Parts: sequence; C-alpha cells; structure tokens
Amino acid sequence: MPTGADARIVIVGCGISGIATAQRLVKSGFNHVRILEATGRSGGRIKTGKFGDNIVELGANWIHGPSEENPVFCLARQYGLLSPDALTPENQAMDIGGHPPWIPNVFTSSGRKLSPEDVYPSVEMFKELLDECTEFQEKGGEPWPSVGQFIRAEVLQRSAEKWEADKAGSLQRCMFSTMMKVECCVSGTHSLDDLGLGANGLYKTTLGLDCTFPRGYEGLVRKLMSEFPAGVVSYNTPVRRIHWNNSDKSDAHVNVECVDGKMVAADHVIVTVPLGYLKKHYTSLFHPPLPLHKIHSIQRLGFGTNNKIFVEFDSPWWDDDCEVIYLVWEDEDGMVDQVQDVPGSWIKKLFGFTVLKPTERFGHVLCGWIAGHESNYMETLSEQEVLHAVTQLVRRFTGNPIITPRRVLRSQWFHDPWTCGSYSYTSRGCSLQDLENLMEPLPSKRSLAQPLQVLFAGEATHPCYFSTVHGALLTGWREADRLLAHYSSAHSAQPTKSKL
Ligand code: 6YU
Repeated sequence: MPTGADARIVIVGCGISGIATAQRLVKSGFNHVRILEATGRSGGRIKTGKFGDNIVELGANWIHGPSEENPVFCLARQYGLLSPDALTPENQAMDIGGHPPWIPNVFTSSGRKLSPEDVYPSVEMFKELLDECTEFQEKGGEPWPSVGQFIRAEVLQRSAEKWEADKAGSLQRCMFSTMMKVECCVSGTHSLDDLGLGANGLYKTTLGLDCTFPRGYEGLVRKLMSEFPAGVVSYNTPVRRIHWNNSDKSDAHVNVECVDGKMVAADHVIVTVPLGYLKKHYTSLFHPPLPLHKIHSIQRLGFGTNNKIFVEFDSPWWDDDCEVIYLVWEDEDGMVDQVQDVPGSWIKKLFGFTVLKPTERFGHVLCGWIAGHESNYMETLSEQEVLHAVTQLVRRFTGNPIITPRRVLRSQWFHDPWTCGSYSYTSRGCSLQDLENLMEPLPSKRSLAQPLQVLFAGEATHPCYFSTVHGALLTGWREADRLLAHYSSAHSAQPTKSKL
C-alpha cells in the first residue's frame, strides 16, 4: 500500500471544494495531487466578472454568516480580503437567521411607490412562517410535504379575518407572492412547492451579517491556490468517465478517462462536480454504475437555478439608503411564485433588485434576481432582449416612461454545461439520509473491495451548509481528512522496521 506521500490523488473539478481538498492534502505531505478541471479557469461557481468599470459577482455573492464558525470568513480575514466593518465584533455577533435586515423600497405594477409599513403585515407573517418551517425537522412529522403548501395553508387560516377580500388584503397577498419569489432565489428552487417542508430545517446558519469581498470573491480562490506547487491543475480537461472497481482485487486502482481520451491512474479520486452535473451525467460518469441508493439520492435532492441580472442606470430611482427593491404585481393576490406563460411573462418571476453598495464605487447599479424555469428561459434570450424586458419592467413600476438602463449583464448558470444550475436544495421527500448517501465514498461500506476509491465533495454533500461556499469548502476538507485518517491508520497498523 502506498503511503499518503506516494498516493496518486485525482480531484475532479477546481471549484472551492476541489481547491480545499487539494490545499489540505498538499499541506499534509501528499506529493501526487492533481486537479482535472473542465473549463479554463478555477473557482467554479465563484466567478467575479466585469460590468463596465465595476467588478461584479456572477456566482457566489456573500459570505453567509461571517463569524468564527465560518471557515470562509476566517480565511478571508487571514488573507486580508475583507473590509473593516465586516471584521467588527458587532457584525460577527448578529443573528440574522439567513435573512439580512435590508432597507426596502417597494414598487407596484401600477407605478406606485409604497411605504414599507404598507406591506409590513405580510412581510412579518412571511418571516414568521419561514421560521416555523425549520421546526418540523426536529419535531418530526410534517403537516404538508412542501414549504409552499404549508405557507399557503397557514396564510389562509391566519389572515382570514385580518386580510378580508378588500383592497388592503389583496395587497398583502400580492406582497406574499413577491416574498415567495424571493425565497425561491434564496433556496434555489423553481417554486416553494418543490421545497421539502421537513428537510427545510436541515439547513443551518452561522452568526454574522452577510458580507462581500470588496475586491471580488475570486481573491479567495487565488490566495488558496497560491499555496499549490506549479502544475497541480490541468485546465480544459473534462473527465468523461471514472472506472472504479467493485471487486475484491487487492491491486485495484481507479482510472480516470478524460474527454480527450487520456487515462489518468489514481489510488483515490475525489469527485467535486456540481449535483446538477451529476444528475445529468451519473450514468455515463461512473463505470461500474453507482449503487442504487446513491442514484436515488442524486435524483431526489434538488438542484435549481438562481440567476442575476445586473443593470446600470444614469441616476437612481430608489432612495439613498435603499438596499433592496421589491416589485409587487397587483394581479398576483393568489400567493403565486411561478408564471403560467413563461415565454410571455418570465420577467414576472424577477422579485426585484438588490442595490450594489457603496454607491461611490458602483455608481447606480442594481442586481436583479430570478429563479426557476423562468430563469432558465431568460438564459436563452439575447442580452438585448433581456435589456428590453428589464427596461419595460422598470418603466412600469416607476411610472417613468423614459427611464433607460445603460447596460445589462446576466448570469447563465442553467446552460453552463459543467454546472447545470445554481445550487442544491432539499426537495420534497428528501432527508438527511440523501445527503449522507451522496457523500458516501465508493465502494460502499459493505463491500470487500479496496476502500476509498472514489470520494465525494462539493456543496451538495454538506449535511447542513449545502448551497454555500463555506459548505463546499468544508466538504473538501472533510474528504481530505478522510484520506489522511485512512493513511495514518493504515500506517499505524503496519509494523515499523524498528519493531521487527
Ligand atoms: C455562498 C452566496 N450565492 C449565487 C449564484 C450561484 C451560487 N452560491 P463548483 O461548481 O464551484 O465547482 C465544481 C467544478 O467542477 C467546476 O469548476 C466545474 O467546471 C467542474 N466540473 C464539472 N464537471 C466536470 C467534469 N466532467 N470534469 C472536470 N471538471 C468538471 N454561496 O456562500 N454565498 O452568496 C452564494 C450564489 C448565482 C450560482 C451561489 C453562494 C453557492 C456557491 O457558489 C456554491 O455552493 C459553491 O461555490 C460550490 O462550490 P463547489 O466546489 O461545490 O462546486 C432552507 C434552506 C435554504 C438553503 N439555501 C440558503 C441560501 C444559500 C445560498 N445562497 C446563495 C446565494 C448567492 C447569491
């Protein structure tokens, strides 16, 4: 058996989880670590781009819960990548439960600007219900299969008297539709009807008010990779198939077949490709096929789209202190989070915009958010068509018929062939067992074959921080530690020369 230093390690994918795996193994003395990356860049869903003179994040945006428990925060602090306000003890101590307390502006489809107090009842009830959704995981027994069904049923009950079928009640229900679309973006689902109610409580937050990387998220990737020896990553090297061994041959190793036909032999392969990619390619990616329980979990777990549309204006049409703009459609009082006619009305799924701050740096730039099938459709349109749709939308909601954005830039995560969506979510019928099945190495525990041939990392394999950068990073370290433990126990079990 090789020692850790000799073991040939192949990591598939150079996103943050692959980078974290390699970083820990290289630091621990593994000399033969190689990353095979399909694209020409590192970072995967961490992707900083240019928008005019600004840098913007096309993928991950925030460090969610930046405090001691969050390794991305600790690394970013260590590397000097954060602004002073993100480092304050007050910032780290804030408990926002995954929902930053942003200052809103609210506009409606008839061109009215509302005061936040006008929609306060629905926003408060929505938050209350979201909190309640997380409780069923521990309590056990879910009254409804999905978050969407639970929310609708509860709203009807709780608001029956408060929100009569008058104008005011209708406005609250319309605002509810907007909040549901916000939550589709946060969770990365098409509809809250797809989001499992019981499993919703699996996702955990850490303390701290979400912060950004002033010079771009990719700075973290560059810093981590600067610790690698030269030549660790092979770019433009997509993997076609992983030939592992399910028999009890003692010399079993894994062969990684690349799309260009090259074969790379390895003692261990760590697969970090996104769940979206796995869903599409698991049959061709593994030979022999994956065990059935793993396949079922790949199918059951959710992977959805959340895209951004950056829009720049000459001057702001929102308040100075505004951090988020909500758009409320006055014909959506049925608590709806999906549109019927996607080609004709996809833009209705865009819940609104976050405001890029500080203004001195960004000028007047908004980031629109759109999830689900409508988002997948938006990706098929030209940039010009997207710009036109956003222009019409803003004109309608501001009541200003001549307002014209300067430019637009959108992400296209669903059609990215190496990602196939944005991030994972726990769909209806999912449980912790699915996340555990996904992270289980091959061959499965019960097999007699050589252990730890194929290991699995990536955001979708984290039991409570799935869908985040810190979750992804931790899974990379977890799989590196699994190999470290394997080699340290193998060597402590072997007699050393001095003992013979
Ligand atoms: C976060 C945030 N954030 C917005 C948007 C997106 C994501 N996330 P990677 O995909 O990075 O790497 C895999 C590599 O594999 C890749 O390079 C491929 O090219 C390669 N590959 C694929 N196939 C291959 C093959 N065959 N051969 C070789 N290579 C191959 N996370 O912390 N803060 O603000 C956001 C956001 C638009 C798209 C995000 C955010 C998610 C992270 O970006 C993501 O998890 C990690 O980067 C993934 O790293 P990885 O290494 O696993 O894969 C209840 C409940 C609620 C739960 N949700 C709460 C919300 C939390 C998520 N919030 C997201 C919000 C935004 C805005």
